[in-house]
Amino acid sequence: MTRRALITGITGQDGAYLARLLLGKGYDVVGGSRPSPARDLWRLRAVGIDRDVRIADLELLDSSNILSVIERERPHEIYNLAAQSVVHSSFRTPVLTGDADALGAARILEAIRKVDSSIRFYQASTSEMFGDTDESPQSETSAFCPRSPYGVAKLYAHWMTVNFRNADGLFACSGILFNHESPLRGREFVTRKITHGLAAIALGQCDCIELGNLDARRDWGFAADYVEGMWKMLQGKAPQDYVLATGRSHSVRNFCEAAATAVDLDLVWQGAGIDEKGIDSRTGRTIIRVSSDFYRPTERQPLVGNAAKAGRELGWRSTMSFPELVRTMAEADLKLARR
Ligand code: G4F
Repeated sequence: MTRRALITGITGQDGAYLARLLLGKGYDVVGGSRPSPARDLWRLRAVGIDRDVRIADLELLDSSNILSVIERERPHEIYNLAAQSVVHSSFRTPVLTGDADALGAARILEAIRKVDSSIRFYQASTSEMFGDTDESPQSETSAFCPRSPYGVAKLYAHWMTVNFRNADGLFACSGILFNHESPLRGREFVTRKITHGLAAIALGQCDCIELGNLDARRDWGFAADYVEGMWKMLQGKAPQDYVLATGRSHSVRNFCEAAATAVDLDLVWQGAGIDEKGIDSRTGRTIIRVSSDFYRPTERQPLVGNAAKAGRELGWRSTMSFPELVRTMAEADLKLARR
């Protein structure tokens, strides 16, 4: 029997990679996406599957809409990837972020319980839930201490996933994913902002990019690896929660340096703090400035994950190294800018 999967947020980076993976495994894929006359399917086109998935209007703020989509489509698996996922924006829109990211997951879980409790559920949880935790690296047993409205909302959704599993016996898994990037990443996130910006600078299309905290550290892996982990979680014998991460952290500064090398810019740093600048040593031009606009109100602990449990129980591991990831993204952006 063909298995059917419903992916909320199918138009995002992870939605596109997951849909491609599931189609390759013979699934019938339905993509949930917010009703919009200007729906942009560029990522689905980029991975060559825009004609192979059905799109259903799905609004995380509307319980009756969620219920009717699940009743109509009768998926075997639901991957809840839809969210207001920009951490920085969540400080300005905490209520909307909570409604979509926290209650949105609860609405889906509630609909599963009503329609068919055998539907397997994946919740896209995040390393942002760890926030200011005092343990490093972070694993499934580390304390949660979110430092953003986004992290708080995601933590509610995480605990609801655990609770529906324990109280109602749902096969519900929470994947606690550290940052995962690719050429399909949105430009509001720092990695793609850097590769897109430096590629444009290298081709003379732009002068300079502005960044926030250059010393912020993240555990960056390749998104296509991480969707494989999502699928593996729902194929397990018993529902569990898993951290997916590379186990290595790098700073925003490291990312800039690797991206500059990949687009053939010779980046050197001058100054300190808010006055620090990245200079192209060949031309002497400033190509990176620091701006307080991109600093987070709260950010302390460098986030780095321990994915040993996923390795042991799911056979999952991240396959792409940091230099390879940066190079892949930078080369894709050079190609795009040349077009
Ligand atoms: O790329 P970012 O915006 O990603 P962030 O906040 O870590 O969140 C991403 O990963 C999470 C874990 O998977 C997801 F849950 C979440 O939805 C999202 O996908 O920022 C990364 C780091 C931060 O420390 C930030 O302070 O980069 C620092 N940064 C420095 N300058 C910047 C900038 N971030 C952005 N977006 N823009 C800057 O100019």
